[in-house]
Formats: sequence, C-alpha cells, structure tokens
Amino acid sequence: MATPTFGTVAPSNPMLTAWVEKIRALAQPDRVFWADGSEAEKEFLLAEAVASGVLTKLNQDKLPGCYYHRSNPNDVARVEQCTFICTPAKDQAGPTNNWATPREMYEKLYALLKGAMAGRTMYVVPYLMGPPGSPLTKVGVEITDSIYVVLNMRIMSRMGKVALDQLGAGDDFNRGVHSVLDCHPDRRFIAHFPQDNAIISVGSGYGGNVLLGKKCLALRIGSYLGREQGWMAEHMLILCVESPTGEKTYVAAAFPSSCGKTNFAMLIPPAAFPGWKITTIGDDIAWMKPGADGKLYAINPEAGYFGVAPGTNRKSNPNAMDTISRDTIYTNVALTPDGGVWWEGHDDPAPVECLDWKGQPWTPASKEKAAHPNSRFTAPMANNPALAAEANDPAGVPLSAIIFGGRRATTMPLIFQSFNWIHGVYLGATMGSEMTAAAAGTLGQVRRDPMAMLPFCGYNMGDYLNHWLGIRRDLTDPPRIFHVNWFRKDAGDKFLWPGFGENFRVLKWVIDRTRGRARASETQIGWMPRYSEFDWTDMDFSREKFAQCMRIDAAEWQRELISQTELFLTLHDRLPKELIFQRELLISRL
Ligand code: GTP
Ligand code: SPV
Ligand code: MN
Repeated sequence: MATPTFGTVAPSNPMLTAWVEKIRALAQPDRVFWADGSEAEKEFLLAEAVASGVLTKLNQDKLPGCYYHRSNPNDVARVEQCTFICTPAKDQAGPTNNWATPREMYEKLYALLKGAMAGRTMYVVPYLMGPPGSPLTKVGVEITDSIYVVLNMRIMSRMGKVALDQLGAGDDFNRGVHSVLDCHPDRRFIAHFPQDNAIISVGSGYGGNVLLGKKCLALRIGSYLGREQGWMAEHMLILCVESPTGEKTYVAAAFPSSCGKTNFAMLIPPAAFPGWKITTIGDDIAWMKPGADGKLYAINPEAGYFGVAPGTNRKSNPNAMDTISRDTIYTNVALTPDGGVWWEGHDDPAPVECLDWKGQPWTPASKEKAAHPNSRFTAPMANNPALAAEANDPAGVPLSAIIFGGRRATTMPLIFQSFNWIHGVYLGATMGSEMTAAAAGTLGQVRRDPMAMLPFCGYNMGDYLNHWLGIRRDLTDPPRIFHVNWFRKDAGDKFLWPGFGENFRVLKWVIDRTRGRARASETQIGWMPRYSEFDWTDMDFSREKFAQCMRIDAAEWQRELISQTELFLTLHDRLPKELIFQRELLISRL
C-alpha cells in the first residue's frame, strides 16, 4: 500500500497560491505543506509533532487525544510592547497603540523573514473565523513554520477545506505570516496592517501572539473592519440563559484578559435554581452587528477555547474540566510522572513530584509555581457539555444585555446597571482592571482598559468609542448595559464575593432587569439591586456582607475619577463629548 502523503495538494485559487509563492521565495522553507483540516492530516501532524519533541503525548487512558507543550520560558504571554498597528499616519493607530508606518515595518520584518524557514516546513493554514455561511464570517490564511500553531489553529478555528470553499476564487482573505525565528525577545514583533488586511508575527510561539485568527484578526483587524463596515469586534464572551419555562436570554460580557470570561460563559447555576441552564456561545470574542429588527446580534468567530488553566477545577468550572478531558493541547502546565497534568488550583492534591512548566523537577516544597500563571488549554468547543446550539448559527443571537467588569480590589460594587446606552458606553470606556499574567507586565496594577479592548483595538481608541456611540443609531432595542466586579476584597485581602457559580444570582437579576421584572434603586452611579431583590436560597450571605460588596465609598470614587483623568487626557483629541458630559454628571451626582 502506498504511504499517504499529506500537505501536497495546493488549492486552485491563483491569488492565494501567488501570495504563498511570494512568502516561500522570501522565507526559503524546505517544503510547503497545504493543510486541509482532515482527521487523517491531524493524526499525521500529531505524530510528527511528537517525533520532533514539540508535543508530548499524555496518558491516553486518563486524557485521550491530549498532548503537552512547553513554550520557550521567555515566551509565555502576549507582548503588548512588541505589538504594532501599522498605518500611514500615527493618529490612525491612536495614542494607545504602538505605531509604525507599513513601509517601515514591512521592510524590517521581510528582512527578518528572509531565509528564516530554511530547513523547516512552511505550513499554509486556511481558516474561517465564524460559522460557515454567516455574513459576518471572514476567511484567513496563516502561513507558519510552527506545527504547534497548525494544531492549535485546527482547534481554535474552522480550518482547512471549509475555508477554501468559502474563499472560492476570491481575493478577500486575511494574509497572515508567522515565523518563530529564533524566538528571541529582541526579534519579536506582532504587526498589523489593517488597510492591507494583513498580519506578520515573528519571534514568538505563544498563543495570542501567533494564533493569528484570534487576537490579531478577530479583534485588531476585525475592529478596524467593523468600523468601516458597520459592525463591532469585541473581547466578550456570549452566553444564553435558559429559564425553567424555556425562555432564552442572550448576554455578552467584556472582562479583561484572565478576569473570568471563560468561567462566566460556562457557569452552572447553583442547585437552588432548578431548571435554569446556561449554555455557551463563546468565551473570548464576539462579533456584533445590528439586525434588521433593531437588535444587536452576536456571533462567536472561534471554534475552540484557549483558556487559563490555573484555578480551573471541578468546583470552579466543571464544564471546562469536561471540555479539556480529551482532544486538548496543554501549554506550560506541570507534567506528572504518570503522563497527567497539574496546575495550581487543580482538583488533585499537588503531586509528590512532577516536572514544572520549565521541565524542572518540582515538589510541593518548591518555591516556584509548578504551572505558569498564564498556562493554558486549547480545546474544541464541541467538547463543552454546555455548548449552545446557537454557537454554530450563522445568524448569531440577539443580545439583551452587555456586561462590563474588571478585577478591582476596591471601589467597584458587585453589580450596577447603567442609566442608558451612553452611560453604559461611559462605564465600558472607563473600565479599570488589575493587570494579570495574560500579558507581560506589572501584575496587580490598576490600568484603564476600555471595553477590555486596550490591547486589542486596531485603530484610534477615540474613534472606537465614537463607533460604540454611533452603533446606537441602528438599534431600536439596544442591549441594556451593566457593570460587575467579582474581585472586591475585604480588609484581610479576601474576596468578598464567592464568585463562579454564585455569579448566577447576579446574572439572574441582570436578565430580570432586561425583561422588566426586577426592581432597582437609583444611586449616584447607576441602578442597583437591594439585598431583598436577590434570591439567596441555599446561600449564607448576610445583609452586611452584601452591603460591603455594594458599597459606594466617596473617597474611593474620588480617586477613581482622578485616575480616569489620565485616560481622558490620553484620548483628548478624539474623545466623544458625550463621555466628558457623563463624567461631569457623575461628578455632580457624587
Ligand atoms: P482570557 O482567556 O485571558 O481572555 O481570560 P478569561 O477572561 O476567559 O478568564 P478566565 O475565565 O480564564 O479566568 C481567569 C482567572 O480568574 C482564573 O484563575 C479563574 O479561576 C479566576 N476567576 C474566574 N471567575 C472568577 C470569580 O467569579 N471569582 C474569582 N475570585 N475568581 C474568578
Ligand atoms: C487573552 O490574553 O485575552 C487571551 C489569551 O485570551 S491570548 O490568546 O494569548 O491573547
Ligand atoms: Mn482573551
């Protein structure tokens, strides 16, 4: 029997093959591999990745179809300082992005790519962001010299033939080029060329830097295209709340990186709410567009989850634990002697001995963490027991609510509702959050992260906020906007709110508000629930504790308003007047 050969069939689209030939001639790989997304190809690539040491096969009895990867220790998170928006004029990228001219950046990166793939295979990965057939869906093609990227892209996107079919003979696809080069921080650039619908990423092998469909296309390029074409690309989960009578309410929520989107999207209501169910449409990205009926419709452009491992366990997120029990790639977690995985906050007790994320022997006595705080799993969304049928619906889902929320030890109450759309946009625009391990930088420091999009907005942030206000014109039934904070702490540095599944009590008030059946009191900062408006069945949470979670502290708000000044000054020349007025109104109310 002839040995099957993989990756040898080039597609017939001449625009695509001409571009691939241009990159091949530049990067000089030993061979070109055309990915078709088939199961047989997956097995072939997995075997190759194991043979070359990129992946380790995990214990297949415990974790069928699961593999393990360690990244270079210098390459464990997104790198905002190396991320560029390349436009002819600086003010197109705006004050919150690193900027270079396209000409300058192409020149620099083509020089780095010259001969860079010698001795390597160049993979060509066609993919869809969005369900096949959706008017919002986009085609991308990623050229990469990383087999790890190919295997992750086939989980995170609809990859291979399905994308070539949608592209047909057309030229409308995102052109992405990725090379790990020598994985040196000095030669690490994530460059976006919005006007060319193109991306070049070099010098990294990690997640958001290299899975180009995700943050690069679906958010940075997507947000740019969305403004031109009348839609929005947002760093949001999408979920469906189903009541015992089968009533469905769709909610999107923007929390900054590592602030709870995956957990909220997979939430299981407490036992005290029989018949209530939450299903997941997406856990990280939403593409949203006003529909003909004046509602805001959202799709999840992704097909998988690239989720934070630490803290994920049977109690905090059972659906995630089921999702990652098979067909999953684990990156930078700890490897146990029996071919299993472990991380801080796993259900299993710390292993007596294991290898940490750097491959070093680790015991519970070790001072370092066994798993990197930004260690991740890549898993197909089809594995999620709570996957919503709507996740594959080309029409998307009509949103009733949008929730903003950051990681705030102080100031921000558990929940409040904006007075209206403009006030809601102000809440999103001024959102603050403590920095997490998802990006290289200072942990714990509060920074302004408008709509959780600070690292992901592909154009001028002032124009972006104007776009948010402008979208309202196409909505006769806009989603109501809310603000949450699961992370407020007491004087002893303990979280005041238990979070996770108990967040359902907050979510229930949100959806009841959108349906006009929950009460609220008007406060200086927005509409807030009283203690009695929450259903506390089976939860021991006193009036006093709730008051602590909801407290509006004058001194804290004074500091909050002062710290917003910095953002407003940064954005001053394009900041919408509406937001300045909202701030003035808030000051006068306080
Ligand atoms: P990205 O994938 O980086 O965009 O992050 P994400 O927003 O999806 O964050 P994720 O749900 O993975 O949560 C990140 C961390 O926050 C994990 O360590 C969780 O355990 C923790 N977390 C999530 N929800 C809650 C909550 O309600 N309360 C508390 N205290 N921690 C939470
Ligand atoms: C985030 O940082 O918001 C992520 C992980 O979702 S990454 O894909 O690495 O950007
Ligand atoms: Mn994210």
